[in-house]
Amino acid sequence: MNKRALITGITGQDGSYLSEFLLSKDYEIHGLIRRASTFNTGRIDHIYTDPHLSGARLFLHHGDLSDPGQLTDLIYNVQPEEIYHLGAQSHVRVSFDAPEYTGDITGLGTTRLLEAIRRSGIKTKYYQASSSELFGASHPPQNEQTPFYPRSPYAASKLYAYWMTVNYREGYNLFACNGILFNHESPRRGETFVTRKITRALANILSGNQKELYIGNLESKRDWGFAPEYVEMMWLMLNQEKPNDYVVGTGVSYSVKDFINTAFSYAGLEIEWRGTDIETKGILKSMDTKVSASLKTGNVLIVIDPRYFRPTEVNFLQADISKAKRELGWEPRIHFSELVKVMVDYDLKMVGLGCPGEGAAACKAKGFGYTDHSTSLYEKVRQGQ
Ligand code: NDP
Ligand code: GDR
Repeated sequence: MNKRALITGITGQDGSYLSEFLLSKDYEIHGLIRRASTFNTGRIDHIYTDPHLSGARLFLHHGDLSDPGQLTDLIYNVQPEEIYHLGAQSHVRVSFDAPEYTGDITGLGTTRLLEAIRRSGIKTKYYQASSSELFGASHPPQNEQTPFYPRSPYAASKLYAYWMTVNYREGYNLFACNGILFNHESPRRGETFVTRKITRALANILSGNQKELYIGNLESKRDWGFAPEYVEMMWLMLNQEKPNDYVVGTGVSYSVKDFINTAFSYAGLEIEWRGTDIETKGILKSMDTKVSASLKTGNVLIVIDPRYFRPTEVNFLQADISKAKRELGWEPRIHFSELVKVMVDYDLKMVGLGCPGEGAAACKAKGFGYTDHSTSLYEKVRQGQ
């Protein structure tokens, strides 16, 4: 019998990679999706098959984290052995504009799901998508003992969800784990998160479709990893003997400015930074020949727009992953510069430009196929490509 998993947030970055991973392990997957007037299944279309066909193993159910009755029905009907709760209003900057909505979906949505598990009376395991944003202003490196200090409505909502998960584990004996994941990115990353915003802008600048990249805080530091390997950790947490909470990251951090320099340099553009604070500008200092006919040295390519600043910023996140290494034997395989290359390669291809291809080569060398929206990463890995 196939194991059954329920995934909230299946249409998001992590939900799509997790689905591929679980399919490669022969799971039957049920995903909660929101009804939308436009298609929101672009990240999972390549793994979806008509449920009428024999052998279909991915099933989608309309619903919303704001609707407790529906969640209880769904859980009771599907009877999943594992539940991965990834659904959330996940954008930190947006949470300042929509604090109550974020609290409702990201915070209370978790309680609705936990209550649905309890009330339906099923035996299941539960994964909570907790975040390094819980640490907020606490000094790096951060581990499972570091005090939480949330700095946004998003982080405060995730803090509530974290503790509700611990409470259901301790109070109702639920096999529940918090994965405290640091930032993880991929070509499927939402387009308004900073990494993808940078790699898309770079591709658009090179193809002549965009002149400048408008950006916020250049100095904040993040521990950026590769999303496909982080979803493996979610599964590992639920498939150990006892439930526990784990920090997951790479242990190395870079600033937003580092990300820009690395991405642009990989594409053959060298940036020189001039000015300070909101007057800082990224100027094209030199470029490889043949990169772009429309670009000239001295062009201003990066400009600060304070609209992207946050009322309270998280300055420095860096994971201490000793516990995950020790107890789950986990180590990140894709490092920062490889991650940047994977994303730049993908976005260059998306605008019809050639790409150096070093990201794809690194993925292949380390056991990952190349990721795009039309092919299944884990199918490729299984086929040994
Ligand atoms: P995404 O923003 O890409 O995906 C969020 C998912 O939640 C989407 O499927 C979205 O649906 C769904 N969703 C949003 N609101 C609702 C709602 N009201 N009802 C049902 N579903 C809803 O996030 P990621 O994949 O990047 O992250 C997955 C989880 O992990 C999130 O909880 C995030 O907060 C957390 N996290 C992410 C990290 C990262 O670096 N990526 C790090 C640490 C934690 P739709 O497609 O319709 O919008
Ligand atoms: P984050 O990711 O807030 O860490 O949350 P994001 O990519 O949005 O920001 C990272 C850092 O970059 C700075 N920044 C900008 N951010 C955005 N989005 N746009 C900009 O133009 C810009 N300029 C600078 C930010 O200020 C910040 O310091 C992500 C989400 O996936 C959460 O759901 C998850 O919990 C955390 O990662 C871990």
